Amino acid sequence: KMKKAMFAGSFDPITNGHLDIICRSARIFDELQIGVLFNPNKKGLFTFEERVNLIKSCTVHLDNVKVVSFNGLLVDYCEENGIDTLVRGVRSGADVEYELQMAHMNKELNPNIETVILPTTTKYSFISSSLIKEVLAFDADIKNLVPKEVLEELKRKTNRGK
Ligand code: COD
Repeated sequence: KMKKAMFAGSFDPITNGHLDIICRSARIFDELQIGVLFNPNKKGLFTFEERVNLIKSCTVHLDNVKVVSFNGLLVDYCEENGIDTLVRGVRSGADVEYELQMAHMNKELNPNIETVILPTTTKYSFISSSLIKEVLAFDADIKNLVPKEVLEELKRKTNRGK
């Protein structure tokens, strides 16, 4: 049976930390879906379409990765699409606390779906979408922190960033 997994998030924008988790889980599972949360009430720096397109362009080389969107409960999307594993990444003890809470809630909502937590690669452990946006506002050099497609788009959008 084909083993399908889901890596879900807001990805505003996708960072090298996310991409690392994606590449590593694409080697573990037969198919990896990247689920972008569609939330029309929550405005990010990037529109929903921009976030999806950026993820697509930095994962073209991974042929078992598929970018999808969902709204509503993540476990419901998974159930409807034959996915029984959720992949999450953790950077720190604080992330573990939050991820455990989500894993338990998702297990309560659908006991057939398991959460697999991958530890970050050390060099990416401080990267978050929100800190990227914060330092970019001060024209910081973020080229080691995000994929090149994202860097170009960030520069275009904000006229900042090295
Ligand atoms: N290294 C490793 N992992 C990282 C890094 C890094 N540098 N940066 C981020 N990550 C991991 C995060 O820990 C997370 O696991 C994943 O990447 C995605 O991160 P984000 O921040 O883009 O997305 P989140 O965590 O805000 O996404 C939350 C969801 C959208 C998955 C969640 O809110 C959800 O499922 N919503 C739908 C409604 C639902 O089902 N709610 C019940 C949840 S219990």
